[in-house]
Amino acid sequence: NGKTVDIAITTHGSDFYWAVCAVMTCASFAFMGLALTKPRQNRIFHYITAAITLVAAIAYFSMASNLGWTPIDVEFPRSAGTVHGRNREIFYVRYIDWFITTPLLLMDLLLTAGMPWPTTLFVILIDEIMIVTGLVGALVKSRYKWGYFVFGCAALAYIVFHLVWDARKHANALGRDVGRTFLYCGSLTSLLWILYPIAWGVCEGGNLIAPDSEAVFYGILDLLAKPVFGALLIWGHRGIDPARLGL
Ligand code: RET
Repeated sequence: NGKTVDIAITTHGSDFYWAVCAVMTCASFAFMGLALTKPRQNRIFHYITAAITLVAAIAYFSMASNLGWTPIDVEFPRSAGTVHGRNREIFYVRYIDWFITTPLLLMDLLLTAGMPWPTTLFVILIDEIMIVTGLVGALVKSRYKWGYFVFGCAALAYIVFHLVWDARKHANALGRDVGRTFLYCGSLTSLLWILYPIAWGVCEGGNLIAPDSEAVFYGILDLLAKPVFGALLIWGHRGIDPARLGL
């Protein structure tokens, strides 16, 4: 795209992004195909989950093509372990993906738990704050970036608290099968989501690991948080009538 940058992905990072793009694309077709095996009123989780992997496929297409980034000045030289250079490639396209997909992931979970819609709305608004603080923090050069990071972490703490406490209790009250599905998908989500700020801290935040390693770190997290999560969720819903969840 004509911009020059000191610290960028190489063909290794690009190849990895293409691989993740391929998995996201296949998963989208699989979830849409599975939707066709169900009556229309039983497809809500297929639709949401397929949209999640489809958006991710496009984000990964962008990153594999070395698009959707901007160079950000980094402070150097600093401690041992810091990747040196004047500026680093920051993929803002990740945050566009997350702005769309993390609310959909929360919809998957909170609809499963049958939460009242005002609660779901508020958790999603807090989630949007988390993503935007992460984006702004990534684009800031100075130490102030860590201020945005702290706001984002507070938002994440609120979301995880909701999942492991309120929503879990709500899901259990709807029956054993709903409770079990929520336990698996909610636990996977709570665990994985806590690893994202760690990845941010060593990539966009601290510039401690190279963009190729960033590709692998976020790539594996996204594969677990989207296609693996989605398969688990859709499998869990196989015997659950959406009408029982108020859908
Ligand atoms: C940021 C930085 C600011 C602090 C926190 C973050 C958390 C991000 C999360 C992202 C989840 C993304 C998913 C993508 C889909 O696969 C924005 C990195 C707390 C939790 C699940």
